[in-house]
Amino acid sequence: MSPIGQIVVSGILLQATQADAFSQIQNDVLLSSSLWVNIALAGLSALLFVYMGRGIASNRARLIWGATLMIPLVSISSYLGLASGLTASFIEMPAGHALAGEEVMSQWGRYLTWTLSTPLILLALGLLADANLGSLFTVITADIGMCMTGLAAALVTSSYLFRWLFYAVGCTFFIVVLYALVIEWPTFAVEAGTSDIFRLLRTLTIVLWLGYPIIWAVGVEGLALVQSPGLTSWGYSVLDILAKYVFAFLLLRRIASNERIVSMTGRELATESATVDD
Ligand code: RET
Repeated sequence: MSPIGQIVVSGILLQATQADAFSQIQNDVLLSSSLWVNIALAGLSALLFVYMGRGIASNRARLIWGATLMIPLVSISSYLGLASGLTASFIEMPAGHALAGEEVMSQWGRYLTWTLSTPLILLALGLLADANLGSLFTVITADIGMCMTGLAAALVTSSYLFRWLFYAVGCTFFIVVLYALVIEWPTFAVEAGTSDIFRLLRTLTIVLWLGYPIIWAVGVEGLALVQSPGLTSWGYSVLDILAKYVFAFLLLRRIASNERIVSMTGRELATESATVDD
């Protein structure tokens, strides 16, 4: 087939699956409500966060606010992609999978947009803890790797084994992120004087983030123990509500009321307390 012919065929296929995905999502109340609830909450959160950040002036606190404000905006784009059928497709499962030969709906756009939203969450947390640049870079890169390998795991149709190999690589990247959150960043946060709020947000993040690979594994893309796309979609949506909007709200509330501490680096704080001690 000529390249033009190929483009036409791929274009038609893309349109056909997009329209199919769109009508399946629209006709499934459980599935579509899981998306629209998030779009509404993301919109409200964005407005609220703009309002909450109106008085923040210092550089570091503004950077944290900027990162936090982008979280619901990325979310709206992500969920609009899913609701329109643009970033959800039917994927034929390879031999070895519980639903081998059948087409299952993959909301692959989630993994794609997590590559934008999760670095923002980690950037906000890292800035709060005053983590050094090297650590921030490593953690955010590993996090992007985790989301991209999750996307690959969802989209591989040639081999069941390769789906799980990508998943395993994703888990390895995730361990790098968890290591920083559990071991490295808490010590930075103590020096930065933000330990209490950091610990709360860090625990919230660890507990909620562990839910995502579990949903992936039990959903249709993994072991297919849960086969309803509406249920898995609600699972991700509930985690998103807590890991993004509630997380961002708690963070911004603390920054707005405690800007002086957040705006200082650990070194400045140490100098200040030494001056007070003298
Ligand atoms: C995947 C599959 C590969 C292995 C692992 C995963 C972890 C995903 C996580 C996602 C967090 C998403 C958030 C989104 C907010 O917008 C990609 C499911 C470990 C932890 C917080």
